[in-house]
Amino acid sequence: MTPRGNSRVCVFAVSFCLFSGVLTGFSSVTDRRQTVSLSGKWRLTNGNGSVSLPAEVPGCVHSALQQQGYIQDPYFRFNDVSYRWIAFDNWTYTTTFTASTQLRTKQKVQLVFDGVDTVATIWLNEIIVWKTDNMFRTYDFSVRDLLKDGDNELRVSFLSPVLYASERRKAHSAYRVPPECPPDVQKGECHVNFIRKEQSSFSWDWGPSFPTTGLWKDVRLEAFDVLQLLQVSSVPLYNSSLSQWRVQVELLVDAVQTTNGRITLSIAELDSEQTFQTQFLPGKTKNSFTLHINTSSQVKLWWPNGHGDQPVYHLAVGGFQDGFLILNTKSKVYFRTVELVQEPIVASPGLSFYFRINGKPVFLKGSNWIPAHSFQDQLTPAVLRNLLQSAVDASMNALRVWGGGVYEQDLFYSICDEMGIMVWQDFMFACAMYPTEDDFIQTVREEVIQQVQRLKSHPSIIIWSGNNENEAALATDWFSIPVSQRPLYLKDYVTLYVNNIRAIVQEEDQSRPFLVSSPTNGAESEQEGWVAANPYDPHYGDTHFYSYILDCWDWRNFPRTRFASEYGFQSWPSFSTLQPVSIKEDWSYTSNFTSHRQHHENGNQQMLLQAGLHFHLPNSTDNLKRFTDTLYITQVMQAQCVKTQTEFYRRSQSEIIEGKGHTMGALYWQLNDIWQAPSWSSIEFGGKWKMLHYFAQSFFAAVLPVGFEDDDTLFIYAVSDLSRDLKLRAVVTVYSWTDLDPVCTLKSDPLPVPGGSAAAIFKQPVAALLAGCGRCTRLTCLLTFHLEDSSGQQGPTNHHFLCSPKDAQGLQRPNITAEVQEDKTGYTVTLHSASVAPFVWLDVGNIPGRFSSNGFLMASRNRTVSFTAWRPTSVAELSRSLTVTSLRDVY
Ligand code: BMA
Repeated sequence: MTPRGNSRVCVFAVSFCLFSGVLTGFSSVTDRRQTVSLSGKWRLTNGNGSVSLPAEVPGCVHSALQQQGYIQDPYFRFNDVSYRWIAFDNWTYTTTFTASTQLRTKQKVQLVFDGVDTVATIWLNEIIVWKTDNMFRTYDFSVRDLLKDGDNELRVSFLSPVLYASERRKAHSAYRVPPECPPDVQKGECHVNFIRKEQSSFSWDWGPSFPTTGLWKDVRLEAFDVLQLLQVSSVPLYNSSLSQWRVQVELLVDAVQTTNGRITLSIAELDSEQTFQTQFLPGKTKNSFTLHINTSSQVKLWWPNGHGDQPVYHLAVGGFQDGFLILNTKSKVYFRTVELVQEPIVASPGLSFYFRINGKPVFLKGSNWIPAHSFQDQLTPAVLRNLLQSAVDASMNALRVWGGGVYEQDLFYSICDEMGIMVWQDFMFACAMYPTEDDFIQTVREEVIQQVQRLKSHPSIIIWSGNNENEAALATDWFSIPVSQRPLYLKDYVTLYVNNIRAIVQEEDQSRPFLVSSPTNGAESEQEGWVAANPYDPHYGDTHFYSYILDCWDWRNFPRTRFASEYGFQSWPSFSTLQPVSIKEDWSYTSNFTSHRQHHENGNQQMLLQAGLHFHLPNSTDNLKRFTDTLYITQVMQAQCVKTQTEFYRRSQSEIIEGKGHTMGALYWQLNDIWQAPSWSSIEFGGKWKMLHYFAQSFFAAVLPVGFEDDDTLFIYAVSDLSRDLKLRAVVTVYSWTDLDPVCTLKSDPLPVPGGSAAAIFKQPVAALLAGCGRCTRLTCLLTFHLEDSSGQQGPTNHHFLCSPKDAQGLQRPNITAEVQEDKTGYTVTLHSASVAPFVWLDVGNIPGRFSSNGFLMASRNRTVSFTAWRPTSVAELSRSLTVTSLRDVY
């Protein structure tokens, strides 16, 4: 097999075809290419033939069984366990099709599978054409001579992924490749590291075990006489000494025979065009060309969200032979540079770790992305877009595509390009050791080549990373590997990620950095033989940090790292998300269902423990209310914890304290969910924002005031991601818990806050502050604060509690009333409160949409928020569904 693109065929028959992703069009004139889609309805049967049903391609067995009524919603209650049998069976997909004479008389006919999940034998007219073993690859075969008149039968017979993984484990008898199985609490399958498949499909600590089987992407025939363009990639490179851009264009071409031709590359908007004489050799070849951009043209740069626009250019590629057009395609080009800066820092041991985009240091703000559905065929473009829009709407500029899921579909990266979301792209290896037998390495090599070629034109991808946590797993001995055997595992590690994956990426893509793992010490890990003694060292690289027991309100508990690529806390999704997959008896925090959906050991207890540090836990005698109040309190805890930690990272960007600091990234774990269950996500399955996501809107704001205490002194930092300098003062307002009228207000002197920095602008011992304010103690008062300059408030208003709310004196039930109204801009909810109310939470149940803000501290009598509905609704329906909860309402 040679590499192929992931072009999606959309128009059948002759000579024109649209591609998704960066590649936007193809047509040939002399070589009248024919494409026949084989996607659509196939027949699906199980191993012994007792189950036979129609099945959609692209799709999977679970989706087909559900669509045909053989099974219920796999996400309902305990169905993940009830439907475990599906992944133990072998399944066969069959279709018949006709191949016209015209098609069969083409010089070459290719059978193309864009994605096969996973281990299968492919038969065409009873002849085996190939065996597959990797869901992350595309496969294609020359089949012209196997096609016949009349009906042709195509059959794909899949082995059970679970049994295959276990067989491979048995065959690998020399030494174990841990972990053998996931923890029991995950109710998953074993040995997923032996199969090149979405690693979390055998279960994860936030997800169910649904080891899918099926043709998860399109299938088609492609026929041509001269040549076929398989993939175009275009990667802009900048020569800073010449101040000149060039675009490296690669054409992956399948030619029937040696073909001489002329290739013209042009970007009209930049007045740049070049023509090349070329020769396409027979078979599949990669042909590279360089288009130099006219130096007199003004190239507009692609910027991350919040730093500028994402201007797009269009590259046209024309190929001619003897004056006839033989290929013609367009692709999108965005110009930007990326550097990962690892260099010594004054007053700090170790190295910096930050990204420079177009020469400008950029603080990465965002989260981690996991697969948005167990059954990828059910993930719609609208859901994908809505999730990415939610990221941008919370001022995020980066997402990490985590290595235990899938390389996302083209649309994901195209949207990230358009929205300015930087992508940290892992290769799909996570939390495990991996085998290095020849066939395993070979299939991984092919996977890596194909994925890098498919994705490298996207400016959104700013870094490749070899795996998730496997350096840390080895270094800190997650799997109790005997010391004597360590060299063996180290060798396997270097073989897979360094000698193969890294080598391929460096060959295929010189335009962005590569890291071997995350977390890693980067350059320092390399020095230490690729596995550092402590990959979590805050003086180097990125870190992942989790603690559920330490008090998350105390910033001293967080590592002052260079770059926080994972950290987080769990919460439960809202009742409206759980309700469709549960029944009445499930609706308690101690039900079987509640413990079944929790895949992280002691997760449910940890949430209450952490929440209990600062809040009274719900104690209603009404069981349902106690359950929904508990869901609420877990969200309050999560939002407040991740806020504290993120604000700590953002304010640590400009200083070095005790040798640590210059933090330049905060990507919390995790953005989205795969099903309706407790997890670290800020967005629930279905798209509803948790309180954390509303908090992210503020804590990721371009200009942010951060308040914290050190040694009983209150500090306020101004954090700014802007390019321009500001002159800001802090305005601190002290409230008593009992009263909506402020007790007093303090203003600091304006101080300069340079663009892209964090600066201390307010400092006062808490005792002095309260004394100056009269009738206040830590227990009776709280603070709000904001930043302002001569033109008014800059950034959101923030708050600081002087004690745990559970100890607050005078916090009362606020008896908030709410009125829903409709005006020409949409729906609004006007709230009226009788007293100070922390964590005010508006919920309209299963009416999809979102509020302009939510989960806020209400320190005013009235407040109006808007609601954007994602389907038609009415004032009456919203009023009926609306509930308002605040902290004092749950105990
Ligand atoms: C990190 C991630 C995931 C996991 C998360 C929460 O280790 O890489 O593997 O889901 O923590 O435990």
